[in-house]
Amino acid sequence: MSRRPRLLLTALAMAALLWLLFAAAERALALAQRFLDLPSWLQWTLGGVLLIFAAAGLAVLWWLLRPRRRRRPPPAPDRSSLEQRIGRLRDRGADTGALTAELGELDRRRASSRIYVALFGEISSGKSSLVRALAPHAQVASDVRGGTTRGVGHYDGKLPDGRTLVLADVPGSREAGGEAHETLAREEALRAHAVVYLCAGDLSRRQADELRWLADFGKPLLLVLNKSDQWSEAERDQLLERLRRHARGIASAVLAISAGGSERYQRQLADGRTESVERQRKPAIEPLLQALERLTASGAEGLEDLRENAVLAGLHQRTGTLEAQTRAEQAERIVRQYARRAIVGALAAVAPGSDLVIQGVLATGLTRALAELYGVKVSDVQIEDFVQQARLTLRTGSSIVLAVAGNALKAFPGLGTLGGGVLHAFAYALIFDSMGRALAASLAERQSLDQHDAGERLKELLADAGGTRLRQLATLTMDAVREGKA
Ligand SMILES: Nc1nc2c(ncn2[C@@H]2O[C@H](COP(=O)(O)OP(=O)(O)OP(=O)(O)O)[C@@H](O)[C@H]2O)c(=O)[nH]1
Ligand SMILES: [Mg+2]
Repeated sequence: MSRRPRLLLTALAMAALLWLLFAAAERALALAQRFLDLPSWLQWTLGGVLLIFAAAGLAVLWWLLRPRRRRRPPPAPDRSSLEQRIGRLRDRGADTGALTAELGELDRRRASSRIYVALFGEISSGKSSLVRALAPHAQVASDVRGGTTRGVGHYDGKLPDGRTLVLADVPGSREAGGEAHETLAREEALRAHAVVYLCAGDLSRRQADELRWLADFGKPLLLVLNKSDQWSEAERDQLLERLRRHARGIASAVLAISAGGSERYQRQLADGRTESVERQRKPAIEPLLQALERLTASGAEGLEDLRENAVLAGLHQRTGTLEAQTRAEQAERIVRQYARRAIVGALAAVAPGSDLVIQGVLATGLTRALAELYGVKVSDVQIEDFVQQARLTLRTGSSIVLAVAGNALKAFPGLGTLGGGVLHAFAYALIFDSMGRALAASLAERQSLDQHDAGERLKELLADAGGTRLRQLATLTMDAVREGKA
């Protein structure tokens, strides 16, 4: 649009705005006049209501705009309760080697009294190059290709004041398919007294989350912009400003460095040939050295409590995951066992209806066993109610179950050859498997016997004719039938 029409449009918009303002002011004055003419009791009532509304509005505004408090750090359990949990897991046959090793490493580092600093950041942010700058004699691999560092390496670095630090070089995060490496890096970061978080530009959302994750464990942090040789001074200051906003209340300092790294260039030789040469860039890491000196001024002892807390909090989470996994495996074994008993029960039923009695007893047993596994207290009445409700669901859904079972007979020809009663037995396998899985999932999530929730899950599972589950159940049925005949 050229200038004249734009000016005209602006003038029109201004006039409209002015007109609106006048109209609003006039309306406000009229309202005020009417308010003053009201009897005083009505003035007070109306005034009170308006005040309440204004206060509520302000409260909502405050709630929306209030400064966000830091998320609460994950709870760190005391060591002995953690050891007990790990012991119980070991008794249940879970592989607790990694958890025990972590506790061992916790003690080993405490006894060594050395300061550990982990260098953390996305792939190719320059972690290995920084290790090389801080520990010039270390043999560290670094490369333009992301994902150069695959494991955790420890190197001795020196601070200008003469103290030594153990630097941990870890694999970079955000590598496609690199979840295992990322876990390795995170666990090492929790083990360190402090973390240098390296980035090579403004933080992405993922990086900001990662930084916050570290801060939530109470890690002393430095947020460091590396490769600052790539930016002009103005750009670098602007980036630092943005990083400072991200790091407010999280990092102890935000600074820019140049870890160095290497660069390749082509050199023209006297005979006309060219050769590729690799040259080390000169590192500029003075601000980081000073910040590290300040951050670690209290020594290993001064930072040890925070470190132990972070390790124990991390272990608490890992133990929780293993507990859930172990329970889920046990639940699966229980469900399988009861599905098998249901198949045998269906085949053994002599009089019509006697199978229902057998299955009722089994359903009660399954519910009790799963509730016990998940540590949920249930009364006999609750169990009876649940079984009753499941029976109702089955009655209305029996056509679905039979249809699924009928299809399975066709899909797994082995089943059909086993003769009469197998359809019935397979249907029971499907019912018990669905009921057990529904209950286990509901108990794990709710920590109580929620009939409605378990019932809904049961309905979904009954209608789910997923291939692998049916195949497993078909095999279970065939094995049970063959063993029964043998
Ligand atoms: N321009 C510039 N490049 C750098 C600097 N530091 C490192 N690099 C380059 O960045 C690339 C990656 O460096 P690495 O040290 O391997 O990065 P890393 O974070 O260890 O990478 P991963 O181990 O793959 O996670 C290399 O090509 C380095 O030469 C720097 O200060 N300036
Ligand atoms: Mg590396």
